[in-house]
Amino acid sequence: MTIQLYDLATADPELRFSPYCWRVKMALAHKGLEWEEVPVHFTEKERLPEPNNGTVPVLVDGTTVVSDSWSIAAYLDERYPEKPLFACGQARSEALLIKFWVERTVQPFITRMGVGHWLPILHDKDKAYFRETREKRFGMSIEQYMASPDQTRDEFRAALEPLRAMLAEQQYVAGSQPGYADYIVFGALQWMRCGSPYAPLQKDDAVFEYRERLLDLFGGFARRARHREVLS
Ligand SMILES: N[C@@H](CCC(=O)N[C@@H](CS)C(=O)NCC(=O)O)C(=O)O
Repeated sequence: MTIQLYDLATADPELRFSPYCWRVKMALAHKGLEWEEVPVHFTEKERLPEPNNGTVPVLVDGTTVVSDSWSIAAYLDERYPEKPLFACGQARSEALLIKFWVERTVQPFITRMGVGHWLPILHDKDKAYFRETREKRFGMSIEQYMASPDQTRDEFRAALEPLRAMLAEQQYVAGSQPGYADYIVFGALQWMRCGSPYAPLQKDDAVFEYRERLLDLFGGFARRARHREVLS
């Protein structure tokens, strides 16, 4: 039975921008597994298979249901040990730092640059929910939150410096070949690329070139995915 991936839907059936779902899509492609996507809107949580924690991704593999992208990666390595996402237990522990760096440092900049662009691409039934939950989280309106995009872009580029320095030494976070830590970083970059026309990375940036390499993996399926980024 084909694996099902519950993914975040937008108003456009082809446009998917959830960073956590992108992590899992790259992980599935890395393993050479096939999957079918089930798009679910923010306000359709009752459609998610149980057990879930109210978020996507949720993966269904036969009778097994796994939610949370980190747990899904661990499940995939256990159930399908070939082509590991983590080279060993130590690599998995170290990838936790990448996960929290991306979630706590990198993604907040992306939210500040992109959130106002995501709102209009959601289905009408999700818009009020999205605005309300995000504004509660930010403690201000979406418009106030993204009031200084150029400053945020500069801070975002500066925050990527550790990644840039690492890329001077090696091709991927996982070494000479990509691993799950790379898909965590990629999920964030693809979130911006798919959800917003704003292009904060310069083409001569090593991080841009790194993203290009990741976009080319697995037959370039992530590059072909519908996106909104406009490169000058
Ligand atoms: N820790 C979770 C986070 C997943 C998450 O936050 N997903 C977002 C979509 S990108 C979501 O489903 N949000 C539901 C909501 O805001 O109601 C994971 O890694 O899977």
